[in-house]
Amino acid sequence: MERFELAVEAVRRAGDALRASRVEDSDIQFKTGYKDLVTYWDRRIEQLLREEILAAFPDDTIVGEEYPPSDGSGSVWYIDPIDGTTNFVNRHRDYAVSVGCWDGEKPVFGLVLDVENDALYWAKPGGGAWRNDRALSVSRRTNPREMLLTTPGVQYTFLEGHEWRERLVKLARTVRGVRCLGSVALELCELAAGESDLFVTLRSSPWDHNAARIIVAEAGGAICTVSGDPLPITEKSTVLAANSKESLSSALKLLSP
Ligand code: 2AM
Ligand code: CA
Repeated sequence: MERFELAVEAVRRAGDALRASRVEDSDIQFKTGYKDLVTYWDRRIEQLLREEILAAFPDDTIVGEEYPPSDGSGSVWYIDPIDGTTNFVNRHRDYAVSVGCWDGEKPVFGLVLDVENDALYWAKPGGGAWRNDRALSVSRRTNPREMLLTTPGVQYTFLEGHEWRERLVKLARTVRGVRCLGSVALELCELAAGESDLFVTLRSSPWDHNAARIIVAEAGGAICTVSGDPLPITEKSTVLAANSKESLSSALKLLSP
């Protein structure tokens, strides 16, 4: 089986397991604090995905959120077993399994499973972006005043005293509306589907965005850091995404001091 087919099957099975799981059996623990959670299911799903991938492709590398990276020389798999753990713990609908496969700086495919809707977002370079069997494309809005902005963490984005706070508030005041799902991967997929127009976060990890960024690009969107630099593949980063390069430039202007 090819990597993509294996990944689709493994991610679908992970979704089945998560929908059947009981939050009461989740062993909820704090990572960096009470707003940053990990559960039995985050670890279990990552283990299952790692085992399946490495059994078929033992030379590949796995970079997942919950375990140290494996050593390998083949393709690199960026895995977030649950993106939106707080939503999962609340049985709130928006959490995802995210699997992005890369050959160095070259994207191979991205898969993001919206678990509660059992909807699979996927993309391969040059093959378009898809939600199950429906082709996706970004919105056509060009005026920031008509745009819907999403950000996964309202508290971190707007309420904490970091250097970007005022600039992000300026962006939020300019757009038509702001929404917060609580999952980097799903919010990027919403942008790819044309359901929002802009996305911003000040903290994202390779396993959060390296699958969905392929989907955004294939749907016609554009992505970078909040400073306008190329989004790194192997490091944690801020993320700004938009429905076009032009909208990205407009958002960067609004974020400038
Ligand atoms: P997670 O659910 O995998 O932790 C909202 O919290 C979004 O930001 C989620 O996609 C979450 O991923 C992500 N995120 C990234 N860094 C985070 C951090 N340090 N604490 C909490 N959420 C973080
Ligand atoms: Ca996670």
